[in-house]
Amino acid sequence: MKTYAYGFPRLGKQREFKKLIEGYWNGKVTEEELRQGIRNLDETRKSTYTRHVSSYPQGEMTLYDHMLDTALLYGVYRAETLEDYFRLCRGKEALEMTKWFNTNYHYLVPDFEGKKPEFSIQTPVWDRHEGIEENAYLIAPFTFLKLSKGLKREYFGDALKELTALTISYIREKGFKSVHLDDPALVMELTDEEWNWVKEAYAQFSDLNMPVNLFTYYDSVDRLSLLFELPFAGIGVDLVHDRGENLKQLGSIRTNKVLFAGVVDGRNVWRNNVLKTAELVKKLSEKFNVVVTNAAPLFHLPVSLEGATLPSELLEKVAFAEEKLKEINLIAKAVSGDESEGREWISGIDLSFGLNEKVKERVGALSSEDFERKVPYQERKKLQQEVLRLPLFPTTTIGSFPQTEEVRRVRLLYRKGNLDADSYEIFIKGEIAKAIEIQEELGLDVFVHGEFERTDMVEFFAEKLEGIATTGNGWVISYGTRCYRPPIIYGDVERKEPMTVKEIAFAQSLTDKPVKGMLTGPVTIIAWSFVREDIPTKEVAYQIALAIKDEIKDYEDAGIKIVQIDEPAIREKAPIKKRYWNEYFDWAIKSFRLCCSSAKPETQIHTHMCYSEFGEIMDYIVEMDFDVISIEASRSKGDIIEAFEKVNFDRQIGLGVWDIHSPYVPSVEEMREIVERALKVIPKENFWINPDCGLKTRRWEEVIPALKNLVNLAKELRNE
Ligand code: THG
Ligand code: ZN
Repeated sequence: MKTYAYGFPRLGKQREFKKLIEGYWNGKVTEEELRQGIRNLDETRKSTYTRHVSSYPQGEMTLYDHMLDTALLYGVYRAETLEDYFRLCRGKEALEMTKWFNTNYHYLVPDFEGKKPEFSIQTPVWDRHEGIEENAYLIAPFTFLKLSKGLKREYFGDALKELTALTISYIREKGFKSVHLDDPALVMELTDEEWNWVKEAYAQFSDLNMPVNLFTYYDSVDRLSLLFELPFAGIGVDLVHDRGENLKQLGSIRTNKVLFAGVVDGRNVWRNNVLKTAELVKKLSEKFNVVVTNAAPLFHLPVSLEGATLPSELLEKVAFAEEKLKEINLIAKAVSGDESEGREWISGIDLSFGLNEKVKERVGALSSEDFERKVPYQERKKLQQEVLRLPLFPTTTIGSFPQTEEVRRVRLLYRKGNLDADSYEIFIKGEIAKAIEIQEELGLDVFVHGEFERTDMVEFFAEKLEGIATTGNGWVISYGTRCYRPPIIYGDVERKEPMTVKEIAFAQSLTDKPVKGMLTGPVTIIAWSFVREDIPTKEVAYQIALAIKDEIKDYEDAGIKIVQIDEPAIREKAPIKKRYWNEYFDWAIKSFRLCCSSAKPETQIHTHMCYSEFGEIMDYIVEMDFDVISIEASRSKGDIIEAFEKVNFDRQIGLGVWDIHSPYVPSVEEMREIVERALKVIPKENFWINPDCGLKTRRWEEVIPALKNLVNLAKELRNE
């Protein structure tokens, strides 16, 4: 039985990728050291593959992002030097970034700016295919074009044909003997026209005298049989996240092509029941020439369980990327009749682990009233105004303030046990007090405490909640060199005690201005964690929502009048296929409503979203029944304002007037432009003035002048 794997994390066990590239940016690593270091990292990755599977793609390594590399290879952008390359990744001239399908990985978006594309093969500054013959890794032309922006529909078909022809000549020129084509965009809901373009363009692969394998993943392919008719040697399908659709279609497909059966989950950590999976593979093998592989690339998982600080019961239930390779191997062994290692591997799987009857009963007892605030918005608005007495154009920030070197250093000291809890608390209180003083001086209207005690907005809550474990060292790339550690939701989730009230109440005790209670919403906690799969996600969401609901009650008892529940991941978590959106948004919206349903009518509920295309989800967002929403608007202001124009939106809204993703400090006039455009659509009584996201990645030297301008703008607007 042959085995295959792809997409193994490039990060390295000690985050070598991050250290090398950031080291180069900081001038601590030379270009030669960077190149050699990255080559070594790739060698380590290859030897990891080799230990477990028979084959894998070559040339998966990048210095930042595959989509950018592909754009450079085809001459959409030019980079002569590494400096040029990284200028496209970060800073003023960087490409826009967006989420890669429904994952928390962000790619750089090539932009055709409405022009007719012209492609030409360019030698990249980082040549991923240097010295490679076998199984060269490439992003397929369709996925590349489909995920780009600014490519007019009228050009798409021809562009796809031309790019495919160019890809084929590149393959020839390089002398590859076989090719791995990654084409996940084929799992999107495509039009007949798009399928025809794919069919026509990819027919050209029949000119190549070598095996080309086409990989799809993240969902089912709506026209799987069509793919098997194309001139490829093998087709990779996701049999884990396909709702059974791929398997069903395979039932009526006759082919002598290779079926790369994606049976090991690349997106979640739960151990594969390798013996059961082997049965499926045996069945498929009766009809197909099967190769066992992963479903979805493995870079969504931490590198290895080695060094993870997980509870021991959990260690024997999960698998990270390296262990997934092992699972592929064990499945193949079991198919060949050797089940002993497989049996050993799954012996620790235990679904009775982490369950909590009390929480289950609480969710079971929920009725429709639990998803409704008791007083309708227009009445709440009046009650809230009586309490808050906010001016026109109220000013606020999104939640976090700069996480300075010192804040990070002291937090790490405490977390490593080198600073006692009392001293740490005194330090955090000091930082909060400074933040309150600064906001007081600036004259903002609604304050935040600054989130100095928090690492990541999900990991922080994971540490506080029962039923969620943190991994210690389980890093995953979110974009570029930026990493996060997804927690593992291993059981029923329960709040044992207040999670954030102490810091917020302390901040409130220092000022007469309202301080926002800051929470992360259920959908975002789920989206940025690994979630147990035998408990329905909807139920997990309601469990987290109940914890948040209890937290809000404690806020109210502590005199907090405004609560913000962030849901930046609400768009990302939506299924790739829109036909499943109603089902998803139903529980996503209800989980948000459950958080707020017992809040007093005079408690003002805010939410914050970012990294979203709002147009498509507007109809769902309005159902969330918040009082105020703040959103990112820096990149595509026009689109967002248009989206609000289309629905009957009666809530208050804070459109980001300062793009915090860059160190640039906008002037009053620049901010005013955004407001004036927005005020054509949004009534001034409903308009808040705020930056477009949290300020933790900015420096105080930027934050203070920018917020000064922001407050001045609000003052000017009030006077007009
Ligand atoms: N948390 C999580 N996921 C996220 C975000 C987040 N996804 C979307 C969005 N925000 C962008 N993603 C990130 C992820 C990580 C970082 C910034 C944006 C980041 N990470 C530090 C780093 O890599 O240096 C890690 C710092 C640390 O915890 O030690 O800055 O906010 N889960
Ligand atoms: Zn944000």
